Amino acid sequence: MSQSVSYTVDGDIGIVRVNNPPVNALSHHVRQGLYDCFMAADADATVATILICDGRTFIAGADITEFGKPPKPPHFSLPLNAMEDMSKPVIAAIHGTALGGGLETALCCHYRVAVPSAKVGLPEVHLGLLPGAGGTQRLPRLIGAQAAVDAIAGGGHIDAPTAHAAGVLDALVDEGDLLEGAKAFARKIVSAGGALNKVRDINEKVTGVDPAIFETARANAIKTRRGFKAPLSCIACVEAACTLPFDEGMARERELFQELHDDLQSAAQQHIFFAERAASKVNDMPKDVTVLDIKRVGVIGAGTMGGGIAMNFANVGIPVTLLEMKQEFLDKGLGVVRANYERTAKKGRLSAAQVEERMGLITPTLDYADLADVDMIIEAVYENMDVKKEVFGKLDEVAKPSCILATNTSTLDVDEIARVTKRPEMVIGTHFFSPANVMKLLEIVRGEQTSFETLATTLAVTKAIKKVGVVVGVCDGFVGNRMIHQYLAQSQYLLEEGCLPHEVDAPIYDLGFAMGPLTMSDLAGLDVGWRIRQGKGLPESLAEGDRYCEIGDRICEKGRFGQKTGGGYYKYDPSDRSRQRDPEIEQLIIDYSREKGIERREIEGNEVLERLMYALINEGAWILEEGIAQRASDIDVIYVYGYGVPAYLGGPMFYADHIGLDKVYQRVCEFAERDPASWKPAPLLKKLAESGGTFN
Ligand code: T1G
Repeated sequence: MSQSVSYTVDGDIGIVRVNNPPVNALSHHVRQGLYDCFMAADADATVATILICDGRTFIAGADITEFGKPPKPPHFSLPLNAMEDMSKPVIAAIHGTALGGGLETALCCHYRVAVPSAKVGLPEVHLGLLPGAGGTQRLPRLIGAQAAVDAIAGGGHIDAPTAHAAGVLDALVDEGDLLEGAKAFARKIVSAGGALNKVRDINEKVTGVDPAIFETARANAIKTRRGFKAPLSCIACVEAACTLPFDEGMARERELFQELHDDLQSAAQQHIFFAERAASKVNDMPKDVTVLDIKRVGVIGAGTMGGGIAMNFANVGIPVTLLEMKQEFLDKGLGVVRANYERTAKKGRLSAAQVEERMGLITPTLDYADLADVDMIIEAVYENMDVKKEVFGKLDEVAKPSCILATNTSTLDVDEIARVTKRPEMVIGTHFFSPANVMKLLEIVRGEQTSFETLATTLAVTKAIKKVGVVVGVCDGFVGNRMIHQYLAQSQYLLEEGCLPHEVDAPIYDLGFAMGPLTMSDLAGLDVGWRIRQGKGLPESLAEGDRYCEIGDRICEKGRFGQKTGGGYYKYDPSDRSRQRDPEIEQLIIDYSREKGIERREIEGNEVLERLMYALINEGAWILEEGIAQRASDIDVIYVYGYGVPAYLGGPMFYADHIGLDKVYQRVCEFAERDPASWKPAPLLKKLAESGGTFN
């Protein structure tokens, strides 16, 4: 026994019970406890043994906090092999989520039963790993190679009924009493002879498998998970299950697991796993803050953002009142929402009934009075302070006293908006990223007067609508957009100094970003930034000594706003929007440099990469210094979930730590030496560089 695993006898059945909150992870003491308890069970007179867990879930995997540290015995194989070699039937009784090492443990039992609400899965791929306790060898033996490749390389959760139909589970038992159901199942097995069904001995489904399954899976992984190593190793392991005897397949799994475990990619992805969870914690928030019950919400504005925001709530069954100024805008907005749902339905991810159910949850209106009973309102109107102030003035009048008022502004001052209301403590920023119904990131902008209750409630709502929330402070651009502003500025300066668009984009794309800065600008629309710069009177209003590049303006003046107009920095084929270099724009850039008297030079790809990445990192250091972000890992979460940085890089601050802050700081100083107008080395970066410190 150990502090987390106990063994009791209930009549003629042994019960091994794990109790290792919060998710019964397979920590070293659990592995030892399991081994000790199953040894005890094997030696006594019981006829079967049930493995069950206390708390909210069956074993949810290995203890990720143990990774990257010296391994503590025993290895997974000790308890798992002992279970599989027991002299009597072992039944796994599953509730909650049997994931990773948890499902692998269950696969070493002779039978598996679960309540219908349970889920199973092998999500190690999301941690940059692969199932390292036999999952890649046993799961294909139950469900076949194709399904196993999908489950392991995809890393998804499988609901219990589906898992039962696929053969992973032997039975579903009453939600009300898992243990009783498992005991009844055990007695049935024993009375039928007590067969010891070892998954490792089932070979029909891994024999004569078409090798094309693995080739197709590899091609797909390379395309959809570009740069990630784990999916390819997962596929190789399942292939080994279909081409090698079990023990050799296990050896191959161990070899490939160790490779991934030792690779920076898995450290980065585990960093993001914990960073995502840390991001929802507010350092100065008391533990007992009230969370308001948000039963109905209002959304102001049925444009691209408002419609997408409304979908997030409808998707989880929360009714939405969607307000617009004109019927035609409402009709258009709802048409876009319906089209989005129908596109999802076409892919088989929604039924027609679910489309109607979700559309039915969105109530359109032109009348502010219809917002009187909602519990939270999210404003998503035109990005103009006067318009937002007018809207918040009205909302303050019609909304009930306990209603939270949130703004979706992407850069404007939330405090200034709050000040036009009589409830500034209930005003907060909820910065969704476009498309709002797809992007998982939500920057939660905490105003100077935002109450803890408003903040805690908004965090709870964020989790309820399945977003990844990061609490940020008020400044121009908050965290993500403030950093991207410096990044995009460097992309412009690289153009005027000597690069062509594809030479700016390539190094960042090769690093793993979904796309380079100029392709991203073309996708977002060049006119957005152009209008903001015009609104600020730039370049005429430029402060003395500031640097400004007009290339973007020149392109917009030609009516080229990016993909949506068929051309921006690149030209786009109207049939498939494929991107091509555009000689006209490249000539415009070259002519611009000449006009400005800038002698163009050959700029190495490495300098391009450093200037773009270090612009992000240096601004991130300023943001940390000013307390706009609580922790460096929050910035990493923002960039992975909001800006297409692959999780295997861990985000800009994790990347900087890996490069070495002394090297980063040295290069930032060199850039500042050459271009003091656009580089201000952050004091925090200097301090950490000189003290050998790291951001995370
Ligand atoms: N190890 C350690 N801590 C974990 C953990 C784990 N596996 N899973 C969750 N936690 C912590 C988490 O950090 C948080 O801590 C708390 O539990 C609640 O988590 C050999 C090598 C199970 C679906 O990838 O997907 O097995 O912030 O906020 O939203 O092949 O946690 O409270 O201090 O996420 O209800 C494979 C990872 C591991 C599952 C629950 N398993 N976990 O979600 O709660 S590798 C996984 C999850 C492996 C073997 C390999 C989710 C959840 P704190 P939470 P939740």
